[in-house]
Amino acid sequence: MAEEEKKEKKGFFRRLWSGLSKTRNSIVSGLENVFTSSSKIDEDFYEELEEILIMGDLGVSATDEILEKLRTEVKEQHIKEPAQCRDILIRGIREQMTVDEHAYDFEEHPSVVLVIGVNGVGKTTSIGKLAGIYQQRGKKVLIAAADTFRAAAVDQLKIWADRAGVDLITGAEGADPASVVFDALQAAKARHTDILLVDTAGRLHNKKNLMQELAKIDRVITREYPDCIRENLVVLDGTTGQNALSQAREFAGVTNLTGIILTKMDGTAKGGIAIAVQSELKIPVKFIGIGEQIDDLQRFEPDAFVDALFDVTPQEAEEESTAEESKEETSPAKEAPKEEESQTTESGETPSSEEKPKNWWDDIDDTPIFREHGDYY
Ligand SMILES: Nc1nc2c(ncn2[C@@H]2O[C@H](COP(=O)(O)OP(=O)(O)OP(=O)(O)O)[C@@H](O)[C@H]2O)c(=O)[nH]1
Ligand SMILES: [Mg+2]
Repeated sequence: MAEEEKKEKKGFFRRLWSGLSKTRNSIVSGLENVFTSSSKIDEDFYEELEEILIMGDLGVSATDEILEKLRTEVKEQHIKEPAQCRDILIRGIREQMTVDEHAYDFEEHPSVVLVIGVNGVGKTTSIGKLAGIYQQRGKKVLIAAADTFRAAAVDQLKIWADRAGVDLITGAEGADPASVVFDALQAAKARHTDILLVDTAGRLHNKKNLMQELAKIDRVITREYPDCIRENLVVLDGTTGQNALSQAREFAGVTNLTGIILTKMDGTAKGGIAIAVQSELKIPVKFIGIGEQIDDLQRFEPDAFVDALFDVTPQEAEEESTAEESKEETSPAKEAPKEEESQTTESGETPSSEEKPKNWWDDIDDTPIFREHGDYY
């Protein structure tokens, strides 16, 4: 890992740690309290833990699994002291958030990243930040401004594209968003773009229109660029807690969601939602946003997240990560199989197009939403 990247990571952990202070105060101090004030492990003890986890927005499914694991271990290891449950519980939380090793394959192959979500969650901002990250890594990045619903949307995206130093494909205000995507796809293929990021509207005249429009964009990408790796990211605002879950479910009906960008994790008391979304939806959180600046987005790292949540101080985390890195550096064998795996993916079909099940939008009317503008159907 480059020196610069290490420094950036440490800085990000510090900001994540302070961003999670409200969550830490509500969930973690509550848990600590139960561990220290309970005299024995009984039903009351489990109920108190359950209440704190649910109140902390971890969701029913994650809470059940975490407590089930705790009960099993308490039984198997004949644990008597409530305080001994702390580490088991933290381990249980960590286990709710595993990220598949292929989660970021799209970054290494020509890909189209469709970014969707309700209005104001941080789609445009996250695209700007992602463009910055990939541009810095030497990738050829292109952005499609498929939010043609608001005039200001393109201006906002233009500012981000300029900031990141990448090109932007736009259409006229009110143009069919799918036509902007169509143009961007042709440009991406012609220019050998590595990553095409597609910004979409979060609001239309009604929800049905929005969902139809997104489904149509999804189909245009599948049809026009079948060889690309597809990444469909739903952006969820971390401050909205359980609402974020129902939004994600709604968008999962429109496209095959491959990941979540969780934004506004700076200063929320509902940080437990990161655990809930993965556990409930079985969709990984891939990126986490902790502010409005271009470097305020990073890959979601479950271990760092749990460390930040459970009060591992930034200094302790730095020591841990330095130890981890020196372990990695001395075991190059760990890196080797990764390359082999990515070659296999490259030689095969794009996983998303091969495995894609039939979706409900396959049956919906193809009539363009904006007939008077560009129409590629
Ligand atoms: N604090 C904080 N603010 C954020 C973060 N991400 C986005 N925002 C802010 O959230 C607001 C909305 O962000 P946008 O990127 O415009 O959201 P959008 O989803 O594109 O919104 P629409 O285009 O209206 O659907 C802006 O003021 C952003 O600066 C974050 O991680 N932390
Ligand atoms: Mg936007």
